[in-house]
Amino acid sequence: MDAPHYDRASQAQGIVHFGLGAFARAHLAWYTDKALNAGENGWLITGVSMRSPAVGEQLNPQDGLYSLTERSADGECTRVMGAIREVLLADADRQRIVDLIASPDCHIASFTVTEKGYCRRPDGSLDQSLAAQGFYPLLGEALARRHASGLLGLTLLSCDNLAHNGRVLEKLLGEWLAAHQPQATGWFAHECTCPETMVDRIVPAMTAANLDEAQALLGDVRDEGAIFTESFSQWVIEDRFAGPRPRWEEHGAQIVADVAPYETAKLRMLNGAHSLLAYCGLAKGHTYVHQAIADPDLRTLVQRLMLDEAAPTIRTAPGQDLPAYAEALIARFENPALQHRLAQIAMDGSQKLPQRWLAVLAERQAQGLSSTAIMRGLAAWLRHVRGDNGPVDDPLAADLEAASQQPDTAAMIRAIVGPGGLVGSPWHPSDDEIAQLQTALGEAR
Ligand code: CS2
Repeated sequence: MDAPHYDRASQAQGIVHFGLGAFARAHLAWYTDKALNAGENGWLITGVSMRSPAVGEQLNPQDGLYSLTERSADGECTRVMGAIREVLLADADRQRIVDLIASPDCHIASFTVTEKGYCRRPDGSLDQSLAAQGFYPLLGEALARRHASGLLGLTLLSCDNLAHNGRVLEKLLGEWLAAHQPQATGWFAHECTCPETMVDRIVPAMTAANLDEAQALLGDVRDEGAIFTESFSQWVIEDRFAGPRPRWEEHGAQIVADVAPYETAKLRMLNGAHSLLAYCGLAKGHTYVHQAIADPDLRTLVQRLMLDEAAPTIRTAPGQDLPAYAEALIARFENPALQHRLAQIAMDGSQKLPQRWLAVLAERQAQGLSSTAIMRGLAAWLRHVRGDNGPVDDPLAADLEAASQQPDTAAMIRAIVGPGGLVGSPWHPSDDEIAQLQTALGEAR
């Protein structure tokens, strides 16, 4: 089994990463581990968990080491990863986290805090009271310290599935600094950068049974931090770094001038199809992505969403082949070894659907085009937030559930995605579209 070839004890901690869930361990940490194995120095990662001590409790007793197993129908391939130095907890280790980010060794702060971790209001502005519970206070304090000590700016790398994730982070962090560290705002604007990124790797949440499987694969060694993922991985990063960085591009990452074509295709096709499979698949009694994509009705629906509805809204980069992309995505969804739960994807729909479906609906509505696959998905989501598939895991769950109990379904739809509605929607349904959704909803009532 492949293991780190580099000396971990002598490496500086060049990256502080917020939100060290399974995805970051299979993506940013995987690329960084490859760079360290190739002889680069100074890029160990400090993980920061915002609330739950679980990841620290898994990884710290193992000195940050964990195994990553790529799984497909053809077999498995396991590697031990060494890029994570330690995992700290936002509240308990506050001073140490600020010191690390404010240290001259640190060049990158990165984020996989999920869509809701950015604390945006439906109008796109920063919700200051939510933000006070998130990464903003730590980062703001550390940036102010860097500014005061005349250090280089940082690269702030959002690795979340948000449209224009870099610009969003830059704007929101700017709002935080303006309110709390106004002296650092000019320095932040000139010396720090927030590159856009497209991140892609399917990483199911590990279950207790998966950890037992990992133990068997590892020759009876228990790894509480084990990860299962697919062999595919993609990372497209805007070439806009504030200072030094690992040469991730030597290990498969693409550093490009414009991330938007890749990001839009990924959000609207991969993630859009995922959400469709999740809500329609759960409604039909499926549990896993590979089961839902094997359902001929859902497979046709996913193809329609990707090729007929999303693809025409995507401005492609030279050489970007969307039909081939759609085919490759379906093959990835079919991977039976991943056991990717639909319920995991169904979480946080209010935060995910604006960039996955609603932006497509808005663009197509402006062109007078209807989008029957997305509309069916939306009806399935409205039933989901009504509680049809069980408890709803979403930061807006209580409000969505209350809105979805209204007997007048047109009013319900407007309260959720209409102007000033609960979800920051770039699309507001026309009367015709409301009637379509009502029909789709009525079919299930
Ligand atoms: C999924 C994503 O849970 C979800 O919403 O659509 O996590 C997806 O697996 C990744 O973005 C793939 O890169």
